[in-house]
Amino acid sequence: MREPRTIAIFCQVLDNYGDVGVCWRLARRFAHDGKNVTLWVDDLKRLQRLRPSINPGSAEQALDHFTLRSWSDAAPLGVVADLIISAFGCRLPEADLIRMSAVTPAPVWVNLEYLSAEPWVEGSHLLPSPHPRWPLREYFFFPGFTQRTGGLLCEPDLLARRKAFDVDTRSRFLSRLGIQPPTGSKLVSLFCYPSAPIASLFHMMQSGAPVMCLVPEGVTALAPAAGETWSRGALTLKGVPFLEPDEYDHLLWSCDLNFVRGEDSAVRAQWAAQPMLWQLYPQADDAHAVKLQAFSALYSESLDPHCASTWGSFSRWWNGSQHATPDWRGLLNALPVLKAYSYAWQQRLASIPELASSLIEFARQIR
Ligand code: TRH
Repeated sequence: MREPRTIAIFCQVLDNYGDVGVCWRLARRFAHDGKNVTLWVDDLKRLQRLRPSINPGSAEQALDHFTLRSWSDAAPLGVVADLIISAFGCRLPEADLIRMSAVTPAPVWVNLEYLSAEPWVEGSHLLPSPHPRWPLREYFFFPGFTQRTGGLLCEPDLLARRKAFDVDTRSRFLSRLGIQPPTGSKLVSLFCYPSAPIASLFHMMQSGAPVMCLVPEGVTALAPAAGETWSRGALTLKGVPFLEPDEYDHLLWSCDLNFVRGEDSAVRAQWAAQPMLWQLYPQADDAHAVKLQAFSALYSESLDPHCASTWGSFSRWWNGSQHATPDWRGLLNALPVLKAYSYAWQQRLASIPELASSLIEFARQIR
């Protein structure tokens, strides 16, 4: 057993911010643990949206105690590391594979997969895939929600920081963003894909208990620009800036209900221990509907059946898997039960392996 000290992470951005968000988070997490980390990204502009201080034109720069490198073509990168992570199936240049196969001991090479709660994930986690041409093995590494997966990424101090985020810290955070929720209103954050029934949601929110819905810049043209506010019936819509990831955590912690999407924001919302609705990344063959079903079944396993039905129906509607209009007022009424449950769910997630630690542990065993 040898401790992996150098780690290279490779990220090819497909679209949006999730791929690069997960890789950046992982790089920062490893660097925090004293590892020598290099993150290779093919689209630094995308990362700049999350970390505005970076220079997207720079070939190499320091960020959050790791090295950030631009990965602009298929030329050999000359990578040597104890642990090599190809995020989401991205392909490494052939010359680097040849180089990796000649190193002794061989680097541990994993393909970090997308997050899914489907039961087959447990059986595929850690399966080796021998390379067809070179004496190399790539291992499938699946994040997940159960003991027999790689778990979810969580910074060592995240839950303590979450716990310390009290009423006063929340008000200071909100007022810094110019947010003053009307008295007695529920605070909601909205991060979703344009395919979500956003107009219908806003329509529902106009009647019932007062709601202030915060929409980060760029999410939908149906919301006001950052800093602007619109009021319609019981709904106050407020545009907020696209925040840096640690600030976005604070936003999730501050809201009574968070609409999240893709992968990384959904994980953060679960660590936030607040009620959440997840819009999965829409896939052409409706694979997202299967993923949604698997997650909902697991997530609401121990939830009060009435609440589970209200939340489940809303969640299916939000993901395009149900036509019937869900019960917005019912969902608002269920928030106190959902809040208590979200905390129990956070605790459950905290008891399974943590993704970065599982990757290190696996690399240790293989080496
Ligand atoms: O941007 P996404 O839609 O990314 C998606 C998913 O990862 C999906 O699985 C993948 O296949 C696709 O990309 C290519 O949603 P996600 O995963 O939530 O990533 C958004 C990131 O942006 C996340 O790290 C949170 C961060 N964020 C901020 O830092 N500030 C903000 O204000 C907001 C709204 C998000």
